Amino acid sequence: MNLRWDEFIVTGDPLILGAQISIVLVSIALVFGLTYFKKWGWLWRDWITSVDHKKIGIMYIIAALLMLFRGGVDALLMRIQLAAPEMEFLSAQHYNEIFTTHGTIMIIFMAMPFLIGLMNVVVPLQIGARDVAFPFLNNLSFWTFFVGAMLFNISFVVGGSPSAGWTSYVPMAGNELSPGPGQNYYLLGLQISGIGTLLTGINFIVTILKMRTKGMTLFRMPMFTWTTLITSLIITFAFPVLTVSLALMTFDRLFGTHFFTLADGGMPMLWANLFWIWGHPEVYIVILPAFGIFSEIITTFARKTLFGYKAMVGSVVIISCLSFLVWVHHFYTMGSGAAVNSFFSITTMMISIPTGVKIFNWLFTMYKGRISFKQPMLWSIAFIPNFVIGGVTGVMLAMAAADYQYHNTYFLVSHFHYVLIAGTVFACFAGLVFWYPKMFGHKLNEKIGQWAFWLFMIGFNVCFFPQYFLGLDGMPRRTFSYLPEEGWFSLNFISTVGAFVMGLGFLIFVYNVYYSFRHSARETSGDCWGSGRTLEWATSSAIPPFYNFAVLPEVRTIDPYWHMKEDGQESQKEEDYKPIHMPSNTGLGFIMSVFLGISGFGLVFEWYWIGLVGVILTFACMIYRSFQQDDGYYVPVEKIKETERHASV
Ligand code: HEM
Ligand SMILES: [Cu+2]
Repeated sequence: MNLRWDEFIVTGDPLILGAQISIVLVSIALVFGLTYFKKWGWLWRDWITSVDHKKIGIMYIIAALLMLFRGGVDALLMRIQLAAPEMEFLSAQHYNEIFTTHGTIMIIFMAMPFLIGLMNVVVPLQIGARDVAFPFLNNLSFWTFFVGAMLFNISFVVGGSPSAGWTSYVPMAGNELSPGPGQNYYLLGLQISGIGTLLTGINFIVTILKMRTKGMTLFRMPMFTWTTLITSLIITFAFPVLTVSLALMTFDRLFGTHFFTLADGGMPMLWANLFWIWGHPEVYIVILPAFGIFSEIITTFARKTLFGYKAMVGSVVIISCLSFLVWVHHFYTMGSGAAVNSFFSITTMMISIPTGVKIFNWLFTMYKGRISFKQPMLWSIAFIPNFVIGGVTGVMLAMAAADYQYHNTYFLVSHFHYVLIAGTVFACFAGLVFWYPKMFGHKLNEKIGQWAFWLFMIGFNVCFFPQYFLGLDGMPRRTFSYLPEEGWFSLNFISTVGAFVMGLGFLIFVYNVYYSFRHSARETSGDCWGSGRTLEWATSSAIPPFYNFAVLPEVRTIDPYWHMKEDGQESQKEEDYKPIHMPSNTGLGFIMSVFLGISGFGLVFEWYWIGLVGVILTFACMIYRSFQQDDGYYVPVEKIKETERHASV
């Protein structure tokens, strides 16, 4: 690719110029701040090189919140453009770029990392482990995800953004219709971060199967741990499909192969199939952990055991299997024929059965419970009706014959935002508020948090409910403008107002982080909500010590901590302390990911020698790591005593 210098940096758009200036200013401020307050060493030792699952989880969540902000700004720009007919706020090309980056960022770089962050913070604690099975791998996973995300994100200032939709259908995404580096950014950004996701999947499978504390049998595991296990299995089966598909499209674009091209024997539909063979399981990757989070919160705030625990586990397993058998419902209209469409119609509708079971179980869990309506519970209760609206319209879309009417209209846009926002985003917020004291030692302010909740929830409905009717009226998805005659103005305008109300809700949520940091009371016990049921609440202090438990707890029942409290056997004796084996920090994960990122950047611009050097350096790191002798270290008993005494004041 021979780019001139002025093509390399994206120019000519005031919005992008503003973004470029702010990026430069924020970077300078960060470097200056870190130097001035002498925080570089702290950043490197305590965070970048950390293998502690809790810290890695926090880094995932911070990154996801940043991505939610970026994806949200994209969303608002689109909603401004659509607020009235014939708006000239964004050009057609710019609109295409924005819905592409919005969709990709929200799914890959926001929803999934947010949930993986919560899994990281919570799951090892819930199963009574000191860390995940492979702590170094965990650090590497985070950094490959982060570098992949950053590579994707710089596309809008360096080189140009992809514009073929988050689904990257060919021929749109091919060289003829998408020349330039944009689509390469998509391919390499997703490829690099995908490595991290796959490693996380493997890590959690091994962690949950092998690292559970004594007595924690599979059917005593908390629901969030169960959904993490199943999600990790889906990741491990689905992500290799994405890896291969991305690689094949990269070959098509960079080396002139013909896997998916229109001409010379390629098969564009093959991409659609492969994409959704990964893509549909992907949507369950972002919804099953959400189900787990709601289960934990509902039981805690209704003060009851989960109704139908085994049925809940069974439903998750069934959903995960079905999630691999429905992918064709994304392109019924491609003309597979009645038999094929009917098969996928039926499998899709079957998913609603185990999902319905779960909905009823949550309702029965709350039935006759003494419910406390704190922030996490509000998000969880709001989830149920809103998610049902998304689910029911999903069944409508599942009917192949009817889908010829709904396909690629705003009906679909509304449907998937109902499931992704009321399901995934509500769960991320609920989980963050719920486990916030575990991460930072204080709660988020209740009053401000409730304002954020109501604004976000109402704004969400105002934004997306009208879109069902726009869709039924024929407004196509991915359209950058419409005519006054079409009569879509008022509903679109209402929708845009709703989007801004949501945006305000999000800002208040973030403000609450700052406010609570300054003003919230510090938690003094590990059981921050007073009604914790699972082991993460059994730690000696709100923020668990780096080794989690001085003595690993022993489990006899489901909801173990609840029963420990009932039997009055909470405290641990100092005589039982033994030296604890912990892994040591390492900078190698970060360094390796940076090399991968350099390689990816080179390939985006078809500078092959940079691509090659990056890959070689990455392999060199792997070889170095294989010969490194580092078995971690032991925390002596004295140090444990000191930490525990310090923790329990
Ligand atoms: C914060 C509120 C949000 C608003 C106002 C919003 C708005 C929009 C708009 C206007 C579009 C473009 C529709 C079109 O032209 O076809 C869109 C597409 C999309 N959104 Fe959102 N969105 C929001 C949040 C989310 C979240 C949280 C997710 C995922 C977790 C998400 C996932 C997607 C996807 C996958 C697409 C499709 C992109 C494509 O067509 O390639 N959105 N959204
Ligand atoms: Cu699907």
